[in-house]
Amino acid sequence: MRSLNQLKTKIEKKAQRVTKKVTKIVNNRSIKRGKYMSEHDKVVFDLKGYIVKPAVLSDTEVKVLRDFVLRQKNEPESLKPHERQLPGGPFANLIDHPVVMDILLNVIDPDPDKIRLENVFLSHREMGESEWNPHAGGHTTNPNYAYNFHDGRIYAGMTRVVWELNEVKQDQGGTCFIPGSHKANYNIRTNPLASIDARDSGLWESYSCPPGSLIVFSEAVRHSGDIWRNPDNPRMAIFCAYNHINVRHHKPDIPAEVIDNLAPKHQRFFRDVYHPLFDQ
Ligand SMILES: O=C(O)CCC(=O)C(=O)O
Repeated sequence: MRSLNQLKTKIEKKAQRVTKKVTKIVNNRSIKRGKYMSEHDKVVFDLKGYIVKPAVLSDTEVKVLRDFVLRQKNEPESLKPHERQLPGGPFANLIDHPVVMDILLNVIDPDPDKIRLENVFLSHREMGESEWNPHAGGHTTNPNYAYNFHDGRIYAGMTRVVWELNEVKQDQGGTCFIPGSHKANYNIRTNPLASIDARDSGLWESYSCPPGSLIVFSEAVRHSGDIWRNPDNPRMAIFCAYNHINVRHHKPDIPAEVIDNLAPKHQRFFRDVYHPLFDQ
């Protein structure tokens, strides 16, 4: 009897391992590698530390998201508890959006199992809101903010993926960057210079883009939020912090009920910080 039970447990464990392997193969195959991050995009990301992908989402997709995040912000009690906070609700489908995944596999790690999502929030700014707050930049030994180029490819740590849900006009409040500063030799992170950090130093670059655009940047590049100066619409941007499975910058604060209600293929982005090998 005992050996029958042991055999049953052994078979069940084996079945679980096979299911995991098959899921991994299916997930890998469903990612259209190289389709959305061209050689041009890779060179630009490496050169500047960020890229802009205009109008990735359709107007309808943007409207659904905009309405939903405004409901989360203004009338959360009208939603089920697990939908009251990001990444809950329709945003969840963007966690592994093909354009995002293609970029992350090219800049964090080629194995989708090694990519985590550690933080998601809505940035909503009306005219005059926000502050100038330059941070990051320069080489670092901290693996969270690492930016490495090795064996012909990028290996970055924390990577911000920003979904702009409203139009962003040039120099009217989009995120600002000092292009190339993720590779700076002088330590402008811990020894900042006011003449470099001033908004009008001539070193800062920003972007314009239509609603539904993606901005992806390495947390290693020196960047700052900017005062929102666009009178026609507020800034509505969903900020996501992806990272390598082995490190984490943020204190985990996404409620378990939000994660538990995501599809399994999205739940895997919120696994704890350890090598997926231990799940096999
Ligand atoms: O608010 C912004 O535009 C930039 C946010 C920021 O500084 C960050 O993601 O680290």
